[in-house]
Amino acid sequence: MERIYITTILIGFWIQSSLLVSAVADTKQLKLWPMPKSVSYGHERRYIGKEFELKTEGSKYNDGSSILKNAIVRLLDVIPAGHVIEANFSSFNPSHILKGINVVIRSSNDELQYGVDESYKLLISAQGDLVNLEAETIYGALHGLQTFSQLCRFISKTRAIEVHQVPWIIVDEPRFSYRGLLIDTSRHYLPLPVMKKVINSMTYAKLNVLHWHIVDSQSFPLEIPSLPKMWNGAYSREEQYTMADAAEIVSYAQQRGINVLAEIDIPGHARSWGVGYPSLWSSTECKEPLDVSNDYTFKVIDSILSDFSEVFKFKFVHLGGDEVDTSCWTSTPHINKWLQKNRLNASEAYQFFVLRAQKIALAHGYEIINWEETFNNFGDKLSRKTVVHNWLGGGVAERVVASGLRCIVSNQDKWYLDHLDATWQGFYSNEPLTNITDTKQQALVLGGEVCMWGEHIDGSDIEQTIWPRAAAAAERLWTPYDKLAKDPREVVGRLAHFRCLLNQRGVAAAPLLGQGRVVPSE
Ligand code: CP6
Repeated sequence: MERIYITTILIGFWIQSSLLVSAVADTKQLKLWPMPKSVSYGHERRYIGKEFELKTEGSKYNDGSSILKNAIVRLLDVIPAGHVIEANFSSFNPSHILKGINVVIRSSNDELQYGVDESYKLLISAQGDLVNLEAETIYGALHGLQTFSQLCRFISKTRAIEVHQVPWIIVDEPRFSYRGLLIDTSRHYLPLPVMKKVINSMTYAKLNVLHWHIVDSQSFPLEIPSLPKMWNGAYSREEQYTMADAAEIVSYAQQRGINVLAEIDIPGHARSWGVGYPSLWSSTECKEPLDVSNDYTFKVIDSILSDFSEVFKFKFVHLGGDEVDTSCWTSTPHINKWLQKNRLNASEAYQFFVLRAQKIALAHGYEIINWEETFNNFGDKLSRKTVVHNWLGGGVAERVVASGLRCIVSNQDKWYLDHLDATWQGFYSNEPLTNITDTKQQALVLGGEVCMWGEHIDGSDIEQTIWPRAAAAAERLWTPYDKLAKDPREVVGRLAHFRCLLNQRGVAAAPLLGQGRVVPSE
């Protein structure tokens, strides 16, 4: 009788506690960001050993470019394993000390492209002394290492790095393949170390595309080897990138699983092009948009994309196409004459420009991303290889995918980081598949992108303007829909913890409540 009674209590307790774990999992127990697809964990503790090392038993990947080795060095740096030198292990059960991580990568191919397999499995069993990480590609493994780093914490009492809640079984993959951040080096030049810091910080949130809005009206900072006067449009000699600098950024990003999307925003955001080559302007009085009537304009675009294709290996190039004010075309006599001769009105000339530029990009092997105005004005004429980049208010994504084109979302009300009054809750709540129910159409939404336009920020405050809000969008883009919080209040503690993690790693992420900034009145 008594035994039955105790057993009943135990079973009852077991059921209740397991219910409890799953009910509070998101907010109380798990300190992971972004939340993985599937997580199970226990209540034991393990410790990072003094000679914690990388093993690759059973891996097909030879790490020729040291992507994995360098990632392990960075992992040990952030957890931070340097403390372990001082740890006192004598009080620990020797079987509780982790000797290393075995990383099994099934594919030997380390080409980083859109849609690369980013899945991974992370297993830390209660038996054995190795962490096990399995992935199809090195890029999945990099995400697994990031997740592992979030399971580690420094315990001051023993000066050890503890892995808590063992055993772990984490099975993970992203919801969307395109998880981007735009930076703008035309409005303010960003020094290379700042760009690298931004790239590094993106890896913590599993973002995987750096959209580099390189040039715009204000300045042309990048060297174009085939057009040596192009970067005369830079703010100064100091505020320039050589093509070798660009290659360094691409390689730095690639080592971290991040693709670089290069943009030239034509024809409307390109005034700086004419500093070196004035014939690109509509006229010296009216400089923007680029002269649509001049074949030389398209020769220049061809040269730029030819030089780009040597360095920017991502399969997409961004050709802009937003905010085109065609009044310079109609008011400039030689362009107006050309319009009449070709029987084009100004809006048809805008279409002519965008489509001709698309053909040039396609000839260089790129697929194209264009801002949504191109779709809004002549969506049926765009190359079928176009991805439409939403930024105006909601609603265009559903029309884009209904027309069979692909789409990425950046809705300016929700995902524009330069809107200082946009809250992290708003970033968290922006759902890319709003009103898109057909699964074929859903698959055409590649993902989304948060935008750090550069008019009002520079290298001094870019990090605290990006973070932590970009992290809220990063979870929306990574975590399966049914695991996302319906109410952002459910994730505030976990996001606050992630922000602290960023701070510990040297990223100047701002506090969650109150961005600490006043919105400038225009
Ligand atoms: N620059 C370029 C910008 C913007 C766009 N294109 C922009 C417009 C409105 C807001 C924020 C940014 N600064 N080239 C639009 C895509 Cl609110």
